[in-house]
Amino acid sequence: MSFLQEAPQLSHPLHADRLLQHLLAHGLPAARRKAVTPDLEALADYAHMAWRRRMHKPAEVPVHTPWDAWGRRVDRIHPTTAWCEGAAITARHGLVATGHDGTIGPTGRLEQFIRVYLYHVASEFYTCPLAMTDGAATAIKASGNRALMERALPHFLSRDADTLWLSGQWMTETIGGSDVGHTETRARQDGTGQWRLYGRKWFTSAIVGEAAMALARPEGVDDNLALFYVETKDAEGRWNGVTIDRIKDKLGTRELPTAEIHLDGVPAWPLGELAHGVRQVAPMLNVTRTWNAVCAVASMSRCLALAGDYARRRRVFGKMLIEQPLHARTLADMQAEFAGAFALTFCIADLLGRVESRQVADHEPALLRLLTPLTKLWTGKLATRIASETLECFGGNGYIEDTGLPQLLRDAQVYSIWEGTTNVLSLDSLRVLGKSGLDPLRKGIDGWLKDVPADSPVVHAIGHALEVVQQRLTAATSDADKLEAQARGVALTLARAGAAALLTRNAAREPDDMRARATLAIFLDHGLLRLPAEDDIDAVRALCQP
Ligand code: MFK
Repeated sequence: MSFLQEAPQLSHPLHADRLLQHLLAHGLPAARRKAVTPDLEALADYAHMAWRRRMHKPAEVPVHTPWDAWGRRVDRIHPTTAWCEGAAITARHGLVATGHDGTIGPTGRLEQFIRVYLYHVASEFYTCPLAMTDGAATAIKASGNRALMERALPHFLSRDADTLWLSGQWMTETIGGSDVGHTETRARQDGTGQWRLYGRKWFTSAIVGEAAMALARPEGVDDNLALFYVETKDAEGRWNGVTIDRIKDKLGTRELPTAEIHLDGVPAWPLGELAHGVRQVAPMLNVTRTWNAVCAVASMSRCLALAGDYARRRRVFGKMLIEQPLHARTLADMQAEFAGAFALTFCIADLLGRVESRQVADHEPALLRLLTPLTKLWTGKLATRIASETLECFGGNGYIEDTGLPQLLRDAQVYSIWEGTTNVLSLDSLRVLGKSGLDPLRKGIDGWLKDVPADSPVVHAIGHALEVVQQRLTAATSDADKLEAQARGVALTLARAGAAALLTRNAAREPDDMRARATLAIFLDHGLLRLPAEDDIDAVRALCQP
């Protein structure tokens, strides 16, 4: 028998995750840590089991059955095994409910997103409808619509699988993915005054929910766009004015039944005024973008866990891979970037909880508003880079389907696309900077660096990055095109500056931890500035000519 390579093994997702252990130790008060630990243990055990199960059985995809044997339109979706378990796991661990549980206090969101981080990869993107359900609950609360709060929130926030409802997010149409302001779906009142929706939605990320939030144009109300709450099924559980045209054939997230649908009279209730739909949807977007970032770092964590384990099992050129300096450097480069992304992501999770429970300093709501798109866009891009490098760490085997590795790369590609592409979020960051400038971020960073000597090189590097961004913002105030062309560089630089400050704080908290110091050193070595050297918009345009 020729040589057989041992496959990589996944270590325990809670016990072996040093960054998560650091977060639990420093992010939660001791009493909360003690309260949540058994639940986190159980969820991590599930994730561990799901990985082993996945390695021993072929991948599944959901199946759409449009018609029954007798010719009735049924549009049944047969989900994968992990999806069949989703409602029970969600209810048991309060994956949505925890974030809205007023009895927990300001750490509720952090506790929720730690669970999401543990569950995400095992869930096979069941986290997508959970994100949208959380977003829907947040938007309904923000609307102050009491009837909808009483009707939908007990289901969205249920800790009982039998009463739990999921919500979809029906925004994207053929005319607009990013530019949802051009939505064509119409809302019309029937003879009883009930609003009903008519139109076509081109991406409904998970067509499984009992409810959905949909943008539509109310007829007879000038040229306005409004946000509606929709119930998708009738009392007998049949689709109510919804036809599933097909499940999308996607590059990744294949377990997730993303569908194209037609709406033909589905009942709907406006959240608030019959106008400013995009403004009403915004609270939802900021929550789902936080989910996106948490899920992106969860995917990175899985990549690094497998690549690191394999490097300790694989011997080449007479040494273990981990002992090969260049391979070790490659893993360390990935680990340092991941640690920065992890720190920034859980910083916004924590901030979200404190902003929602109004336990924040004055600058922190504006800080959260800026950091949310920055974190989403940076983690979205980084997830693909880390997944791609991970596959390379396995050589040819990383390219082979039944190792489970290619799926990591295919799935990672989604994070930079949905919930707003990198460029859309870069422009959103400019919108925020235009309103509140860099001051909230400066104050946030000052707070994270308060125990670090002001003359240390890292404080200087972060200060320099902010200064360069400020100069670019000031220089381009009279030239909107020039500023827009640099928006991605501005956003990435600010995200990296924030992450560097958090890594510095983390290293200062544990002065004997050599890993924390090494993480910071390597992250800084990758540089903070990501601004383009060339900000001449004419040159940019010239290069884009055929
Ligand atoms: C596993 C992880 C799970 C993740 C969830 C997975 C689900 C994925 C499903 C999807 O991908 S659904 C599709 C997601 N689509 C988007 O995210 C849309 C992307 N496009 C944008 O975000 C655009 O920037 C936007 C549609 C918001 C721009 O629209 P407009 O029509 O140009 O609106 P405008 O004038 O920029 O903004 C309207 C108002 O909203 C303004 O306020 P005012 O009316 O008071 O001036 C904005 O300030 C406000 N606004 C916009 N974005 C905001 C916001 N306010 C707060 N936060 C924001 N993010």
